[in-house]
Amino acid sequence: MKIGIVCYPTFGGSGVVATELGKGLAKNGHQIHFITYQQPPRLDFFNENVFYHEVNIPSYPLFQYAPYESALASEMVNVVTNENVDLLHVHYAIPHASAAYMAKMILRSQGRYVPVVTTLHGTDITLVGKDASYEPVVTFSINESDGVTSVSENLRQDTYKHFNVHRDIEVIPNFVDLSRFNRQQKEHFKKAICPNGEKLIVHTSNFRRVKRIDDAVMTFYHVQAQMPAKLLLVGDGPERARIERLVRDLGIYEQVRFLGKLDAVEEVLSVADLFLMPSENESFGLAALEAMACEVPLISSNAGGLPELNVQGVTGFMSPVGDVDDMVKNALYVLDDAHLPTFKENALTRAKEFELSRILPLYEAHYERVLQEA
Ligand code: GMT
Repeated sequence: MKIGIVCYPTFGGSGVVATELGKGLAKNGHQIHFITYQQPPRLDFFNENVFYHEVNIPSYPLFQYAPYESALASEMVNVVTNENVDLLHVHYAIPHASAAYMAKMILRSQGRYVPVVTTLHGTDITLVGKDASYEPVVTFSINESDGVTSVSENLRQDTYKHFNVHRDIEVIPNFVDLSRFNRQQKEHFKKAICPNGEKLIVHTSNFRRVKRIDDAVMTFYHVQAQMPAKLLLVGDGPERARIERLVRDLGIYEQVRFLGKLDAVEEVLSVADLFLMPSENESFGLAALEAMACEVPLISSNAGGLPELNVQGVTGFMSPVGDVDDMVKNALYVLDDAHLPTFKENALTRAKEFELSRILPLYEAHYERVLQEA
């Protein structure tokens, strides 16, 4: 198949799922055309089946807001026409699904039919999409997609709850490439960060409010008071300055490191003992899955789709959103040397259920169904 993939070029979340999916499909012999406004960070390898098309957004003094959606739709039309693309797969509904609808209509007026698959990732439904400013466009473009997938059952239910959507939505969970995400020997790195054998706790995110990083910091604060530990915070975003202040105010700045956006996050995960994801909402929790693949147990909230990933008492524990006391109790239990090896092993066993090679055929089958119905 020749597939056009549209996504945000982000370090995590939907951008990573889209890029890793495209890479996997290319290795399986499909021809993949990425259409984004910037090279996605994970598009870091050469494959004869991978092509990259940058969306050009010309500026003009009239535009207070550059019309990205129009530029994107035009690029989709160009790529489908010039490269003979069979299907467009757009990740994150806003504004990709409506731009794809526009491209589909333009192509149809030229006598060409290209079906559109939309994958819902989370905040496009739970946070941004249901805002009245976007809701009618989101509802319309989901209903007009030829195939719709969501990354968890919880997100599927949320979509039906918040939008007047009547299309079938297939749940295809996030996945992980175990050939990249596995526990590597990085003992020198661990020694440098934890010279006295401290336990290493990690949180990675885009530092948005929805991640509740305060809860991660407060959990760490209470854990380190009872057990020698260090905290690595990976990623960056709007909450960074506030969280840094909190860490200083708590007097734990020496035990906490802010690493910023890392390309090789698997190297950090390889030396971690525990991953924290206390999110307010989380449709799946890809960052947690990547940690689990590196044998890192998970202390998370029970929000959104997290119960579809984290198995209570097996791969870690879940607590109600904001229940820091419970997270502290659970973290201390998991980090206890008598329990930690079992939790690590269980985390990997669970991650294997979401290995790329298991999930990729679900997308291929979805595309084939959509193309047959076209
Ligand atoms: O985590 C984020 O805020 C980024 C966001 C995105 O859209 O890129 O991630 C969402 O999609 C990921 C991939 O499907 C999911 O694993 C994340 O759980 C989801 N984030 C939220 O629902 C907050």
